[in-house]
Amino acid sequence: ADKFKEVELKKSIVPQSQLEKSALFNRSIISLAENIKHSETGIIAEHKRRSPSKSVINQDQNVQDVVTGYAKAEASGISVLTDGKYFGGSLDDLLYARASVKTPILRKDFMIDEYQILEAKAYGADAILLIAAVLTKKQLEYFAKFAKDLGLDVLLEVHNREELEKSLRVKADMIGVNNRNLKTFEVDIQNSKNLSPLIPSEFIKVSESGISNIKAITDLREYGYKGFLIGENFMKTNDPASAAIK
Ligand code: IGP
Repeated sequence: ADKFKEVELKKSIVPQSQLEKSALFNRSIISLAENIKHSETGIIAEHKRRSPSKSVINQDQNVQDVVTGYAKAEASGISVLTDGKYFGGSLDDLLYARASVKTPILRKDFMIDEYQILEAKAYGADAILLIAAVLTKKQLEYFAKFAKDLGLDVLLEVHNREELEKSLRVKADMIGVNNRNLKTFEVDIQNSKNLSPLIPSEFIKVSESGISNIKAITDLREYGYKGFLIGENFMKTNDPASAAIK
């Protein structure tokens, strides 16, 4: 129970100085990028209750059980949605996930402010997501540096060539190609394959969304992908962790 006393932290908006003093803020980060590089699967397993494209995916599972199962299934990383409005997540989910596993955790949210990056660290994340579609080039560069200076890893998400081009000078560890078009919700793994040769080799390549079988993963490996972000395919089952083993 002691582990969860951090939950008390978020009862109201926490001042920045308090975030920075919290125990989790001062823990040592486990690098998601390094873990992906050195692990066999490269799977980043996601906790996601619902989404704008599918509405309810899974409301019944307890976040601690799901992430504990993912860790046992040897996921290289765990992604926790903290957006409430569209995905039914929360910072509490992140906190409970952190208390349950040692595996690196990605805070999955729409980051638009430094405060959210500090918050990510204070609630136990090891990595943050920056989405090229919603940030300017300047913001991407600034937020990535801000996160790196805190010791967090950065996954920079792009969906097309234009977004990739604006990301090339960002000091991110990983570039994630989203196979889902955030405007139409259409999913096509081919998107990762098309963009792969345009991603400089200093970035670890991650393919995101719509991955539902081993064949897709082995194909994507041929294109240089090391990381695979998988949510729905696991979460839509009664036992997300067992799905993650298959
Ligand atoms: C996971 P899927 O299709 O396996 O559930 O996708 C992940 O890629 C998806 O949740 C996602 C996402 C995002 C969610 C990718 N980028 C940005 C919220 C915000």
